[in-house]
Amino acid sequence: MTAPCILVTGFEPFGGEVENPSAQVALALDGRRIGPAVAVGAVLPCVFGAANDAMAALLAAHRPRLVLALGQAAGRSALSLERVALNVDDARIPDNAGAQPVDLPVVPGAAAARFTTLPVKAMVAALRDAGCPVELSNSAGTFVCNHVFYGLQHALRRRPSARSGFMHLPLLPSQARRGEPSLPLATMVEGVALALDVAWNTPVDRAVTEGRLD
Ligand code: PCA
Repeated sequence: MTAPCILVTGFEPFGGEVENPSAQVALALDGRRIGPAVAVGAVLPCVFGAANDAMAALLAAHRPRLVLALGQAAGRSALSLERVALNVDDARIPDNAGAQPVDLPVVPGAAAARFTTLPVKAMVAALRDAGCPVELSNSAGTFVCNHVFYGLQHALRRRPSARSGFMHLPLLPSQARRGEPSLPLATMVEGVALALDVAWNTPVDRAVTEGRLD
């Protein structure tokens, strides 16, 4: 019997950067054993539409039981598990194909938002206990990361046996300019590996607050 698959995706560099920590983490985890499962790491184009086509091909090829899509978020200082994806594209900068959609739906006619199906409270708690900077985020933005997150949750909406979600990562130290927060690659790789292990082993999330008043 082949081992169950955990799919971990990252993005190619965008916005003038030459690196993207999410691609490096996804590729570093390719082949990693997580309990009985094996991680498959892949890199998506930072292009509206094409990124979701690439994700659809990966879902069809690997039939993963767990999917964690990763992306870079400059300005964040912690691994940021995303709670919710919005059905809107509103690009402040062009994607890597030059497209800059404004106020277009990711999936026309579909729900306004979709929640993660990962046990994000348990994942946050475990990373915090391990000393890894982590937070629960209530916005994945409106660029290609949110686009992929929404597309992923939409694609798997009728497949409850496959759980999925999104995590934003801080910049790498080599990318950070003038005081921007960053984390070493090894910290991110091991943090994401722990998050996947907890997700794999936690069928029902913990009801503990990560709420905010802002
Ligand atoms: N971050 C961008 C898109 C690709 C990436 O790594 C975002 O947050 O939308």
